[in-house]
Amino acid sequence: MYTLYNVRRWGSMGPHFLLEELGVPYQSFWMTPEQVRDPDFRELSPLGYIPVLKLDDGSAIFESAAIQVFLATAHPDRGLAPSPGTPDHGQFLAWIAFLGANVYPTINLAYQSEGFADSEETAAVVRSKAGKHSLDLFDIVEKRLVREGPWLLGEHFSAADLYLFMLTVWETPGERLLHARCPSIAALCASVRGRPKLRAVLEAHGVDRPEGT
Ligand SMILES: N[C@@H](CCC(=O)N[C@@H](CS)C(=O)NCC(=O)O)C(=O)O
Repeated sequence: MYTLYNVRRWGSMGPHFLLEELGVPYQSFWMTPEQVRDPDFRELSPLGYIPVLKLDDGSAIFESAAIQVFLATAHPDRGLAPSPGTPDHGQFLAWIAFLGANVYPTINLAYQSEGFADSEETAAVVRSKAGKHSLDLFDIVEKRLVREGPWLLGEHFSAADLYLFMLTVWETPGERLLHARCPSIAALCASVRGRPKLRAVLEAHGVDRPEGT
């Protein structure tokens, strides 16, 4: 059985949504931010980050993009990742890597701007610039969806869409602003929120509705 190290609304949401969609046995190990920041947690996750997925053999997978690809590929019968080696699988990897390597750290920068600045004034500049850059990155995703949508892989819903959805709920300066700017992303998010298998897990993370609605 998989064990997901989980914090409400944090980076474990994507893998948590995926485990529910896959319908495979797993347990959720809910943690507080204080437990995550305990130095012992770095035995599992080198930077002390959520998420971590522990396997039956005791090994731990860290990095959200790696967990998303691992889980979807480990259960090919569930159809949430294209077959390895196909052009679609290439696109699947490319978009998950794009989101994990660009969008996620930019959002983190906006949230943690104090750690990248030496005064409140410069932190505000970092926050504002990171927020603007994240919107530019979401514009690239929007363009993909307009051309190839409704999902990142066209007609094929996949683990990449769940990963994208997780990132949109954190968007700063706001999810509603993002939806107004990027209607195809808004439509994708509404479709994810409408998936029956996800109802309970969306509620557990408090993201079953767009912020402020
Ligand atoms: N590159 C990592 C980033 C994960 C990350 O930033 N996780 C945040 C929560 S969203 C975290 O655990 N922060 C630790 C803390 O705030 O102490 C991944 O994709 O898994």
